Amino acid sequence: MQDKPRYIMVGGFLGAGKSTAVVKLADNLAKQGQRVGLITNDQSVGLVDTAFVRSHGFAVEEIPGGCFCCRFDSLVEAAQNLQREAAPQVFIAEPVGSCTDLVASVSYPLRRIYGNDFAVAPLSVLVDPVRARRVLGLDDTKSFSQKVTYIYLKQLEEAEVIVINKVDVLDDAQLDELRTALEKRFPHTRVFAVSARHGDGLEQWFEHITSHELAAAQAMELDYETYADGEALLGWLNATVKLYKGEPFDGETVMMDIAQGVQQRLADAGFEIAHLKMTLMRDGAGSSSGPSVGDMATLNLVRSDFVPEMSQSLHDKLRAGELIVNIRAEADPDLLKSTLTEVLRATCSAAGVEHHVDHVEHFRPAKPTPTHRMDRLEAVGEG
Ligand SMILES: Nc1nc2c(ncn2[C@@H]2O[C@H](COP(=O)(O)OP(=O)(O)OP(=O)(O)O)[C@@H](O)[C@H]2O)c(=O)[nH]1
Ligand SMILES: [Mg+2]
Repeated sequence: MQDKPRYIMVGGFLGAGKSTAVVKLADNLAKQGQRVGLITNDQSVGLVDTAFVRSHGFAVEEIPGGCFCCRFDSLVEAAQNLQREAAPQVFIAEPVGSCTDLVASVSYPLRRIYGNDFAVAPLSVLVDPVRARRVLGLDDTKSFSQKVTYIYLKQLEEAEVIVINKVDVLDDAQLDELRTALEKRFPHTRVFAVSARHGDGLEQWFEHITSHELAAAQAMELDYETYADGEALLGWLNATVKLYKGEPFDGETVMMDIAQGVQQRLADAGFEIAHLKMTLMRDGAGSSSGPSVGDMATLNLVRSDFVPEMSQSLHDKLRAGELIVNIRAEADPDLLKSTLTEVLRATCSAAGVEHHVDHVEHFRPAKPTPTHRMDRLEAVGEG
């Protein structure tokens, strides 16, 4: 008898490295001959993440318009669509980075309602170690306000597996200190330390989540008012912009200038960026399966006091392309929109590049109202 497909959810706060890790996990499984289907998720349409994972050649379904917990039926539908198209043996789902309570509202319902259809893996929660050190008070630098921090800590509390990502940015003493603090505060959690970017430590984590099942347990308690208040402190902006010029131009320089412009203005105004991400896709690139690596650049900025980084490069200059900008920051969405509008105007005019905003949405996430919430998962034979 064929094994049931496995459902693996990789959570963690905005910018922790979920999409990077998801692509690495999918690559790893594909190399072992397994068929993989990916599910991306966001509060709105126009997603950098979907463009990013699609450019790596995987079958992807996108669930826009709310988190998995609030769109549980869409999640199941997305899995069924992928099943028809690509018959994956493993589904890998990346929830929205400001979302928590995933065990009670996604993992348990999937197991209880669709347990015959899927094997559900333990929930992994990734952390950016610099952010985690600040949130846990190991470094004395400003992070998010109290209610956003509440969500961050609740994500860790419900994790069966905590993955300290980006170990390449820490020295050994900082990593030890972070690992000890996490193990002390969340004693029932298995902690792994990896670099999704460089591949270090991934094997052990992948082995764990592809061979273990979600544990039967009690879901954590969560104050939905504080959770909703925390989410509503975050401003969200998704924009799609056409860029064009009469002669070939360096798209990555334009992206970098836009990112630095937005960073400067938000940092000067005292707002914390959770994740600013962009893709620039050459016009005419891609097929129904999406653009290829080399036809698309990806830029990320994960803190107000860090630097924008290119995580994927364009192989050549371009004359025209589509820029997707996603900003998540602890800031007023109107300010995000006016900032991006000004920076686009100034940057494009300085580079002699024409721009046209095709789509822009800016908002605060609505109060989460999960489709299901199950307090407990009974062990087999119990209940
Ligand atoms: N130094 C370092 N950077 C990493 C590592 N893994 C991911 N990153 C970088 O972290 C940034 C954010 O990565 P993403 O994978 O987009 O993060 P995410 O958690 O999916 O972000 P959201 O979907 O916005 O919540 C990118 O610049 C990545 O290249 C790592 O192991 N080391
Ligand atoms: Mg992502």
